[in-house]
Amino acid sequence: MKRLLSIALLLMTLCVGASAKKPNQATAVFTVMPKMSCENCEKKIKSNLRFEKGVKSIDTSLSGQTVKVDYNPEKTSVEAIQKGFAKIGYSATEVTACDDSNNKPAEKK
Ligand SMILES: [Cu+2]
Repeated sequence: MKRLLSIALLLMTLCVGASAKKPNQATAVFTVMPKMSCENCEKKIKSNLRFEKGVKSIDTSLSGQTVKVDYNPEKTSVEAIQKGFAKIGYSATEVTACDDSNNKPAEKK
């Protein structure tokens, strides 16, 4: 039982460590509506979002229906990135971090 607890603690620590990174570097994962259905949808998101201020890199996943955005939190915010999605007709919802083991990402309130 104690062992299980320490494993849980270790996982939590890793989780926090992974999302902390450098101070001017943050990652947000979004799900989008309407869904991305093909490569062109991915390209559309990537090619438009990369010009948003503070956005460093974009990683889309068709199978996971997620868009991972690396950004500089000093220059932009999750809300600003969501506005960037809105400009190209997508409604983006941030999903909670550290949910990689789960196939269905939990939606953040
Ligand atoms: Cu498409």
